[in-house]
Amino acid sequence: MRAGLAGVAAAAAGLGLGEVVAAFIGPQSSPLLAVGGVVVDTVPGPVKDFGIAVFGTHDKTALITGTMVLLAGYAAAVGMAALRSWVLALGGVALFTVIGVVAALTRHDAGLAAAVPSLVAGLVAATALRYLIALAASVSSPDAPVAAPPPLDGGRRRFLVGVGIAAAVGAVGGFGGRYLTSRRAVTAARQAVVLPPPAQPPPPIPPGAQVPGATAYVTSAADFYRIDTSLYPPQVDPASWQLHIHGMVRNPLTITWEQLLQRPMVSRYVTLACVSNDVGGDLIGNALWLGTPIKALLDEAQPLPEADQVVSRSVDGWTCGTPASVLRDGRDALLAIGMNGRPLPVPHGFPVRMVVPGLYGYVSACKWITEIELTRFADFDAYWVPRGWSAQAPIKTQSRIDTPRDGARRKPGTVTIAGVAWAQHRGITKVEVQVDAQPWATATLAPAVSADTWVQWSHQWQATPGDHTLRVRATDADGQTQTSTRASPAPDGATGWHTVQITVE
Ligand SMILES: Nc1nc2c(c(=O)[nH]1)N[C@H]1C(S)=C(S)[C@@H](COP(=O)(O)O)O[C@H]1N2
Ligand SMILES: [Mo]
Repeated sequence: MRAGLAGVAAAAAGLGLGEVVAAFIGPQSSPLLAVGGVVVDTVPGPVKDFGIAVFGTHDKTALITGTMVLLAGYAAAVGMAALRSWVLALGGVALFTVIGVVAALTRHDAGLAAAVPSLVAGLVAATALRYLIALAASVSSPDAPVAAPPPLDGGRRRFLVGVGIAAAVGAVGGFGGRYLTSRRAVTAARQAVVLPPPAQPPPPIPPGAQVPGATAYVTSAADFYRIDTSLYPPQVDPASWQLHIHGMVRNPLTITWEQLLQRPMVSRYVTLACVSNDVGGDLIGNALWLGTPIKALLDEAQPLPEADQVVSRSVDGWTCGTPASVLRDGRDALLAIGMNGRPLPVPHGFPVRMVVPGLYGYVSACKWITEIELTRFADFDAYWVPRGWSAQAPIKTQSRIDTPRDGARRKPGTVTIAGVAWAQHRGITKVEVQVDAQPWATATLAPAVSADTWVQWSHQWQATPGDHTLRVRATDADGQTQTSTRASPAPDGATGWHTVQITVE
C-alpha cells in the first residue's frame, strides 16, 4: 500500500517535471502527449469500431485520462516491486522511460531533443522512488489495517511528507508545464495577422436563408466542430510558415506567408462535413472562408498528367489525398487563411488550411498545411486509408431535422418541422418530410448562398395528439434521393433517413 503510493507519487513527480522540460522543447515531446499520439496513430487500425476518421475533443480527454489511470496502476506496481527488488523496480521505470523516449522520437519531425523530457521524467521518478521507498521501509509500524490509526511516528510522518512533496512537484510541474506551453503558443502571432481584403466582397446571404428553429446558417468558430488527430494543436508561426509544392510537377514551388498574402484572395461560404458524421449528427459546419484558389497554384507548379492525387501534409505529419481533377475543375478549392472574417483559429488550422467544397474533411481539409505533393492514388495511401477508409470520399447527400428534437413534446395544431440538407457542390433540389406512414410531403426550401453550402428547409405540419415519427430525405441536383438504407460512417460516409420520435398532447 505504502510502496504503491510511493510509486504513484514518484511517477507524478517525474511526469510533472517532464512537462516543464517539454514546454521548452516542444509540446509533442511531453511523455504523456507523445505516448498518447502513438496510441492515436496505431490503435484505430486493428481495433474495430475505433477506426473512425473522427478524433474529437472528448476522445482526446478520454485518451489522456485513460493513459494517466493506466500509468498510475503501473507506477503503483513498480512501487510494490521496489520493496522486493530495487533492480526490478528500476527496470520498470526504465521500461516506461524507453517507451516515452521512443514515442517522442518517432513523432513527426522530432529531433533528438524530443527524448529529453522522457529521460528527465524517468530519472526524477527513479530518484524519488528510491528516496520514498527508503522512507517507507524505515516506518516501524506495520502496514496492516488497524481499528484506530496509530499516532504518527517520525518515520511515518517523514514518509507522508516525502509523498506529499513528490505529488506537489508532479502537480506544480504538470500545471506549470501546461502554462509555459500555452505561453509559447502562437496566440500573439495570430492576433497580429491582418487579413488581406478579398478581390470582391463576400457573397451576400440571401434573405430567408436562416429558417427559425434550424441550426445557425453560418456556424461560429466557437460552435464549429473540431476533428483531428493532434492532442495539442500544432503551433505554426506564420513568419516561418512555408508551403512546398513538389512531387510529380514540372515546376516545384515554395511560398512563404508574405507571398501567400500577395496572392488573389476570394471569400466563400463552404460547408465542411466529417465522414464520421452519423445520420442526424453535428460534425458539420458552414463558415465564410478567405483564401487563395488552389487551382492557380497547381497550374503554376504544372503537375504531370499522370499525377491523379494531391497529397496535402500537415506540419504534424497527417496527410490527406485529394483527386487532382477535383482541385482543378474550377470549384472554390481554397488555401484558406481566414474563417468568418478572422484569421483561422489555431484548432482549425492556423495559419493555413485547405477547404474543398464537396469532399469529406479527411480527404480534403488539411489543417496546418505545409506541403502539397503531386502523386498517384496507386502510389500513396494518405493517413486514414490504411485505417479502413476510402481513398475517394465525395460528401453524400444528407438531411437533418433540427426541430422538433427527438423526444420533444408539442401541442396539437401547427408545428414547424425544420432543419438542414446538404449535397455540397451538387446542391439540393428537394427536401421531403414524412409523418408516420403518411405520404411524403415536400418541404419549403430556403435560399442558400451556393450549392457549396447546406440549405435550410421547413414544413408546417398539423399535429394531432399521439406519438409520431418524423423522417426527412433530400434529393440533390443529380436527381439522387437519399437512400433509406442505414449505413455506418465507415468506409465512406453514413446513409439513411434522419428520424425523430415526438409526442403531441
Ligand atoms: N492536420 C490535420 N488536418 C485535418 C485533420 C487532422 O486530423 N489533421 N482531420 C480532418 C478531418 S477528418 C476533418 S472532418 C476536418 C475537420 O476540420 P475542423 O476541425 O476545422 O472542423 O479537418 C481535417 N483536417
Ligand atoms: Mo473527419
